[in-house]
Amino acid sequence: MTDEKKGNVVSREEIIRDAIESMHKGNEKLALETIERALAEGYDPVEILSDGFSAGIREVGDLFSRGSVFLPQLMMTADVMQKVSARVDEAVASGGQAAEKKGIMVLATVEGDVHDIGKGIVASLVKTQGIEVIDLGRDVPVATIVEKAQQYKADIIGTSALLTTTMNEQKKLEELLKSQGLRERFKTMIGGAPATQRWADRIGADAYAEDAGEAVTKALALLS
Ligand code: B1M
Repeated sequence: MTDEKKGNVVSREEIIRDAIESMHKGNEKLALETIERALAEGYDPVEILSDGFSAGIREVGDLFSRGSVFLPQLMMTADVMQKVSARVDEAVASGGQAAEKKGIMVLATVEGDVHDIGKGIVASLVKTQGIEVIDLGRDVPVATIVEKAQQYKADIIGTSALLTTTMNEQKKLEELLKSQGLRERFKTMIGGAPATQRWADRIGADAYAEDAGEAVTKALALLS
């Protein structure tokens, strides 16, 4: 169905275009106005986050790696993205029905890594499906992750890594669980830009998810 037929005043393309532009410019006002317009028009905020804002911030990341954008601008864009994510989190939480509790996930960005925007999106979406999320934050050592998973009697341990240098922590987690005789006690799920299904298979993780939507599907499958 076209946006026109659905009666939307602002087209999805326009919203996506503005979302991407707001990330390129690190423009908080435009970003927040865009997400409010998307919500008012009834577009799925998670889809707009993924197809618009996330796509935009990745483009800024690519420009950064080519030297066309510098760290302060990347940080400014990341800050705006955090605010948009928080707004989407709020909208998703208020729109969801209280689902029956299906399990507990301990979630963290691994040690040495401060990238936590994607992890935050995973957390908000997984929560809507009745999975309690214990978000340990970012730059978390594997020993702490395992300790907290035991403390909270987690079913799933989820880790996010955005750097090729930190994804090895996901392997360390598997090794630590094995050495402590805990490997069968928890299901593990990995994600983050450099992670792949191949990496998951190689290190022995139970699941890999490419994005937040897939993280929900995989988490529910792990619990069933
Ligand atoms: Co950095 N950074 N960064 N950065 N940064 C990347 C990752 C990079 C690819 C950019 C680039 O050069 N093209 C590059 C890594 C290169 C590499 O390792 N090969 C990079 C670099 C180099 C760095 C620094 C080293 C830069 C420097 O200081 N010189 C530095 C490292 C700091 C550190 O961690 N020690 C750094 C710093 C930063 C900022 C602080 C400025 C900021 C982070 C702010 C924050 O997160 N609070 C930042 C940002 C914003 C990025 C990019 C541009 C965007 C990341 C992001 O938020 N994406 C990124 C470029 C890129 O990823 N292409 C980049 C949007 C988000 C929604 O997607 O995080 O992929 P993503 O999450 C997705 C999926 O991956 C998945 O679902 C999410 C939602 O759909 N997912 C999971 C994620 N976790 C999951 C867990 C799951 C399942 C799915 O299960 C548990």
